[in-house]
Amino acid sequence: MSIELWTGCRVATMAAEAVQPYGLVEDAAIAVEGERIAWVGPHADLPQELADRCSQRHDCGGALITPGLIDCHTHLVYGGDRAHEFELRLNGASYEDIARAGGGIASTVAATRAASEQDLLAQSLPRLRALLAEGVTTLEIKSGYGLALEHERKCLRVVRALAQQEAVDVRPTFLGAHALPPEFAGQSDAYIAAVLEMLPALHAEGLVDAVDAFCERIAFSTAQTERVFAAAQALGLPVKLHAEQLSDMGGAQLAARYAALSCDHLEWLSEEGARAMAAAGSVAVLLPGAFYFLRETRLPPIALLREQGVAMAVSTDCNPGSSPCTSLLLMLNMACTLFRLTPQEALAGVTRHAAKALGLADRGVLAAGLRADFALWGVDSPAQLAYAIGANPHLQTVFKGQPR
Ligand code: DI6
Ligand code: FE
Repeated sequence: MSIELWTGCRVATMAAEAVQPYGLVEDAAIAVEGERIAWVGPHADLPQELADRCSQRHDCGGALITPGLIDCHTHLVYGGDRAHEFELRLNGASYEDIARAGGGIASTVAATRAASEQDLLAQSLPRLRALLAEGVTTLEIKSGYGLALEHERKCLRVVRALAQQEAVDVRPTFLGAHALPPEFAGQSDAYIAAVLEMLPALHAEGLVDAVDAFCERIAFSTAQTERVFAAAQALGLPVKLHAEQLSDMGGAQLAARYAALSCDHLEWLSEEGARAMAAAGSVAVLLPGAFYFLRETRLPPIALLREQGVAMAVSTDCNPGSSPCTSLLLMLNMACTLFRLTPQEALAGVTRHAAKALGLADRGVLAAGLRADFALWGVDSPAQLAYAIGANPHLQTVFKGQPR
């Protein structure tokens, strides 16, 4: 097979074992064969055999190349928006007032249920395109605003349709245990039983890659979460968890017992929880957009996560209630300013560690044999990606070896 060469670039490989910060290679070349990287390194070291097979050469004009960005935690498919509630709150209404008037998650569930599959696709596409415009090549999208079989199915079918419309890899997660739908008010155990019926049906339709739950006082208990995890395990599906966002429920320890891919949010994570995550190899997914938008004050225990060697990912949490955000670059900045991650940790959080959070070993790093998913940037140094607020220096994306 012929080779396409990308030259005239500096490459931040993000390889874990690299000596240089960011795995940075100056005056680099990337050799792409089909959908994979055949070779990456200093241009001067390019093996002659690969140079001989080159059918096309792309001069990058000095651009920085990073792995394609990975947004590993989104709720991007939903109906309507909550801008009006934002306005009400800033005019003095309390969250409870709004909830009593049918607002909050319930209003998004109502709007999502009322929307057709086509409507939902049309509403979700601009959000997806905003992420793609910043070099995203893989993202996860959760269900969880349908909360009934037909509506969860509709949302997951929209997730699949999004992946067919755009050159991006989309991983669907079933989040049936996100909130209690109105028809189950006061009967959360009965709703969990319904979730346990939805899961195998949706899985049989090939709509589910992983299973998530919202374990919180205002959502589901650890016992209820465990019922969902046991059902996922029985189907061979990996789990992840919205854990310790608003309180310490011990969700991280529970998730670790099920070898969770990730625990997400984690503002209230305990030392015991961090140790359990480290032992299980679960990734900590940090969501600075939700922390910012909810004006939280308690920081996730970053020093503890570092000390325990827990890999940290960074994601948008794109959703209408707590993080109406479609910029992963902004999350890089917020991970640094709000959570004090270094720019290198933040970039690893949207590449290598985000891939790990999705259980994907074939991307997130630029190395021979891995997918040729990468982004070109008009910046001098990788730190500039995290430094600028509201800039988009993205020049081009290559997805599975092809310019997008
Ligand atoms: N945690 C959150 O912050 C969001 N979901 C979740 O599990 C809130 C979702 C919403 O308000 O619509
Ligand atoms: Fe979330």
